Amino acid sequence: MTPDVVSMGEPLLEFNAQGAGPLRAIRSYEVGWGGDTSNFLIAARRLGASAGYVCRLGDDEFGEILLDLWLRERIDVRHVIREQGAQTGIYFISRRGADHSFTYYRKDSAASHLTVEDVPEAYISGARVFHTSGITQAISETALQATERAIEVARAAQVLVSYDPNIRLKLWEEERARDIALKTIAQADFVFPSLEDAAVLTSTEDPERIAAELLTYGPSVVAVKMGDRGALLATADGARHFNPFPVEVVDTTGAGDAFDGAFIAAYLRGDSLEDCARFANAAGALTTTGWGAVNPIPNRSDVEALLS
Ligand code: KDG
Repeated sequence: MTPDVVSMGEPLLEFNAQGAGPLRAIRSYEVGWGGDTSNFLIAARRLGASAGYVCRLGDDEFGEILLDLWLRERIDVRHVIREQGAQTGIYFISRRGADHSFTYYRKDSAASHLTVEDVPEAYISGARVFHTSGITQAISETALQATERAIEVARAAQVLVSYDPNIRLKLWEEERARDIALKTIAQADFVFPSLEDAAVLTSTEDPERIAAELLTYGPSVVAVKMGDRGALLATADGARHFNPFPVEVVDTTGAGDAFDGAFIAAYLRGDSLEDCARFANAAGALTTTGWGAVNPIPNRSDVEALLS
């Protein structure tokens, strides 16, 4: 049986600098897990949905660590391909004030070898939601083709498509990122851009206009993640702003992915779109209160406590 939510992309091992400044000044790192689509699934799973991952993973120690994580989180790994001799990608988080930046070591990673042949068509067709991201599309030409095929399969089977543009200009050139993200938005039901994504994808900085512009491509729901300004939910019926929660921010890594996963988990249990956005906004806020992308992702009672 296919889980409710299936996602496809690149998992990464995370090295979070313990201290501020450039990586050359750092002496120790906290090891964690990352990869936007893996973060998304962990959030969806912790918040009540069943979840399965489609990816390629190295047969190295770092692959082992990620596999342990998914087993612990009860994520279905039947379509995780362990690739012999390939490496699992990694990234470092460095920090200056509230800003952070990522340094990747992921070129030729196992995940970048993903191809259309790896797309488990029957599995995706049996899900309720299929989720992927711009990062997945940016890592290689064959991974891009795999996302195109997976979305085609999902749509043909009336599986809802969820998409986070997650534009990383370290991974691809701006014009190509925009072109591919807009084509994908036209095929998605739920779109979860950040303000940084919107700066590449739209001609405005105004959140309502951003959402209105993206809705013209065809998705039913656009939820704009605005960091410390909260979130905006937009559909053909109009837009609504959700205020940020006053939390103590430690590290914003993965908060956007947790927002997406929380939104989809709430949607699948039948919440109204407004309740989904409220729930996702709270889950995203809680994810900023601890180090790394995964450890601080909340469970349902944590989110409900913040909401009440
Ligand atoms: O959204 C957080 C992710 O960006 C992080 O976990 C690393 O997947 C990652 C990436 O490619 O930037």
